[in-house]
Amino acid sequence: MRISPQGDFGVVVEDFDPTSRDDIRAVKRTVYRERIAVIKGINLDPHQFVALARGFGEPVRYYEPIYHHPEVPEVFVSSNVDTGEQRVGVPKTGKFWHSDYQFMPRPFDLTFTHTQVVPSHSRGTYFIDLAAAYHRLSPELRRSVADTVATHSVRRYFKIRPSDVYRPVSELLAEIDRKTPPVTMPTVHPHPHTGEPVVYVSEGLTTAITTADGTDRPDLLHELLTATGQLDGTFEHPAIRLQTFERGDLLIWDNRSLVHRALHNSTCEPAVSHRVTVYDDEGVPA
Ligand code: 7UC
Ligand code: FE
Repeated sequence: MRISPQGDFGVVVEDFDPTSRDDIRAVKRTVYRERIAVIKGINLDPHQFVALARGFGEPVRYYEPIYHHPEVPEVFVSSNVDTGEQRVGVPKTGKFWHSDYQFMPRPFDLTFTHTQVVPSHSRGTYFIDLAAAYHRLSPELRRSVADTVATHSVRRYFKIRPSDVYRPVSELLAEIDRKTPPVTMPTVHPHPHTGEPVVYVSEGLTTAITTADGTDRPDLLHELLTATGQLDGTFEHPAIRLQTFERGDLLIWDNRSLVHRALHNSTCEPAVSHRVTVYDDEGVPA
C-alpha cells in the first residue's frame, strides 16, 4: 500500500488491501491526521462496501429508510436517477454545509463514499476543516464563544418522503421535532479521537449559539459561519477545498472535524453515490 499527499489537503491511497489489519490501521491513522483519504482503484458491491467499512468501525443505518439501499440498508444511496415506483435513494442529498448526523446526539466518526455513476462534470464535495478553522478565529471571537453551546437540528433540511404528500406541514414538523429533537453541544469541543479543538458549527444544521446565561447570540453564529467560510457563495474562500472523484474511488473522511457540502450538477446526467457511516469506538490506532 502507498499513501501520498493529494496536494495541500488529504491523501491518496493506492494498493489498499481491505483484508489487512495493518492497512486499515494505517489508513485510519492517516484519516484522523489528514482528514480525507481517497482510496484508488476499488469497485465494491454494497455488501463488500459495508464489510470494508466494518474494518474501521460499526456501520450505522441512516434513521430514515427512504435512503436505504434495498438489499443492504447500511448503505445510504444518493441518486438523481428516477426510476418511478422503483426509485432507489434520494436526490440532491447534502447540498448545504453540514457534518453527517450533526443533528443527532452522536454524529458519525467516519464517512465513506463510493461513487457508482459519476457525471462528466460538476460533481464533487466541498470540505472545510473546522479544527484548522478554530486556529484561524480571532482571539476575541475565540473568547466570545468559549462558554457557549451550539444547537443543531435537521428541521430545515428534512426531505419530504413520498408518504408525506397531502400531510399537513405542521404534523410533519411535529414528527421531526419528536424523532430528532434539537441537540446541544459545546460550540468548541475536543475532537473525540484527536483531542484537537473543533468549532463544530454548520450553516445547514446549526440553529443557535447560546451563552452560559441562556442568551441567544445569532450574531456569534453569523460571525463563526463567516469566519469558517460557510457563507461564501462563490466557494472561493481559502478554507474551502473541492474534492472531486472518479469511478473506482472510495473517499473516507473524519466527520468530526469537517463540514462538507455536495456539489450536484444541474444537468440531467445520472449520478449515483453509495455511502456508509460508522461509529469508531477504537479511535486513533497506535
Ligand atoms: O438528504 C439529505 O441531505 C440528508 C441529510 C439531511 N442528512 C445526512 C446526514 O447523514 O446527516
Ligand atoms: Fe453528508
